[in-house]
Amino acid sequence: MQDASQFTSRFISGTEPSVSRRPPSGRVAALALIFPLLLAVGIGYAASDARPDAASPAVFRDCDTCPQMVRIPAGEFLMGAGPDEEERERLGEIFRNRSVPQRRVRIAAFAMGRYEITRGEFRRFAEATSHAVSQCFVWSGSEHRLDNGTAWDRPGYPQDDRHPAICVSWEDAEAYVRWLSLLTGRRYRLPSEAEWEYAARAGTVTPRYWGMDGHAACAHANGADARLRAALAIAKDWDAADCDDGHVHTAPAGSFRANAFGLHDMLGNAAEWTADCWSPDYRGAPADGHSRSDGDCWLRAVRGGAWDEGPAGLRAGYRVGSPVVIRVYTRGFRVVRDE
Ligand SMILES: [Ca+2]
Repeated sequence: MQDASQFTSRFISGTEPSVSRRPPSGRVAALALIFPLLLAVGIGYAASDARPDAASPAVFRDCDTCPQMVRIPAGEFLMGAGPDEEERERLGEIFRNRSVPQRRVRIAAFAMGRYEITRGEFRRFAEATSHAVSQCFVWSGSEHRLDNGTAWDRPGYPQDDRHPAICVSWEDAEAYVRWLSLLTGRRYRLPSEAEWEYAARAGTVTPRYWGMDGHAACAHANGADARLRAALAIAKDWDAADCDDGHVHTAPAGSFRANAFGLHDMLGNAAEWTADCWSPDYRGAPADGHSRSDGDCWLRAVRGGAWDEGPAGLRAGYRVGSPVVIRVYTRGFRVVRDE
């Protein structure tokens, strides 16, 4: 086990959880010239993928207090984001070239949490198992610092049990899925990165499940927005969507529209841990949807962005890595279950 100074150092060098701490970029006016066809249809769908039926998501739960799950159909999709997308989105230099090469990935049917695990759901686990709580990393305005007064049940901003559980490490999330598996007799686990991205895209090929425009986020996702910049002094220079999504920090799970698979908050709200050991790009990644067990397993991949992310961080292809023991006040998780 590495000590706190070691993992803090690694956490800060290259594994930051947000790209939003830079001056706002404004709208990228060239989009209409680059992708007229995609814009014409609103959202681009991959021709070879089955288009899901958003009107009838197959929702179930394995016990009265278990997370709601949605059946996700088997399929194949193009995983990743090319350099052209990162250029258009003006992604920070250190976050680029992590989602290449783009490649076709086959996904078996599975079930995924309709929402991020809520604070109420995590509370049931924590109380049943006497799970230890610990402090959380909070952005100070210049760096992430451990705040001894914070934990999953007191993140340092207003929340109730309907909100996503945050300040949860990868190890906490693993303990949760082990407990839920024992409780239900089914195999719950964290999603692979491939499963996560397949589910986030829900058949779309645009950077976001609502289309191209990151500044149209406010109807679909809780990210960094005009309200956040106005409310928090430390956020006044952050990249943010030019709209008001109604929430400075986390929002109650499911406050925004679902994607075409019937999943809510796949982008924004809480960033989500996945099972994969961190690799700096997709060279050598499996094509069958399984998680990566090579690479750096001290770091795991985090997907989806959070309430503090501007448009560049709220994309299906966006990914960061972070040490398994780190708890951050923007980060939670979502579970999957084998069929
Ligand atoms: Ca927001």
